[in-house]
Amino acid sequence: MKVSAVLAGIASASVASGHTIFLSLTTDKSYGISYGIRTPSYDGPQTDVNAKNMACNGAPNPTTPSDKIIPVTAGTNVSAVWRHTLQSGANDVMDPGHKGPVMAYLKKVTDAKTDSGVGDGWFKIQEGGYKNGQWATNEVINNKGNQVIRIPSCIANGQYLLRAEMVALHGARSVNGAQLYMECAQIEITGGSGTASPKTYSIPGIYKSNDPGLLIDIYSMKTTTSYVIPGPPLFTCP
Ligand SMILES: [Cu+2]
Repeated sequence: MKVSAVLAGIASASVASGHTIFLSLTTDKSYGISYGIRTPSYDGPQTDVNAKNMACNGAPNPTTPSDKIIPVTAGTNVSAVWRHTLQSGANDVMDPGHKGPVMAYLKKVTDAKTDSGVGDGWFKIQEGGYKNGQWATNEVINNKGNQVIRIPSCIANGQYLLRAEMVALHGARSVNGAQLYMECAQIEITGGSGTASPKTYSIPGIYKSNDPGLLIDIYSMKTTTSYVIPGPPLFTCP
């Protein structure tokens, strides 16, 4: 009884430190927690890649709307800041046992404050996978929770949703075992040349539950194993 109580304590402690939230955006300025971002109160993942809430999170992790829009300059870097909970510091980004790819997407919208994000219009602007035995999630953890994202210089100005995502593959040996974490920031891009029209994709739709990057036994991987980052190809300016 004592032993199982101790084991239960260990198990719940590791679960409790597990999940993560994209809770603030840094441009050339820092913004407060939840400023211009639809953050959930609970840090749990989405696991059904066909769910509407794959776009900008939502039930079972209900999100709070924001009436703010963050100005962003095309061609500059921003950082999506990740923390375990809305109260966590930079030393508590996500359990390092949560390993997987990191991605970011944009969707041009008419009204960033109200657009649900569900459906077509998304293109991928940043991705990291697995290189030399190192997962992109661990790079974000080691970078104090900062996911660095370059906003393309060639896209059109206007309001966008910026969807930042981390995926944890520790349970991904079974279908829907991958844990996907995402939030959407509401941004207004200026300074873009507008010379490119990225090919866009639907969320849900960008992932399949049997994608090789989502249905995978990461514990059988070697340092040299190549990993296929899920989702559409990365958009880059010509
Ligand atoms: Cu978790």
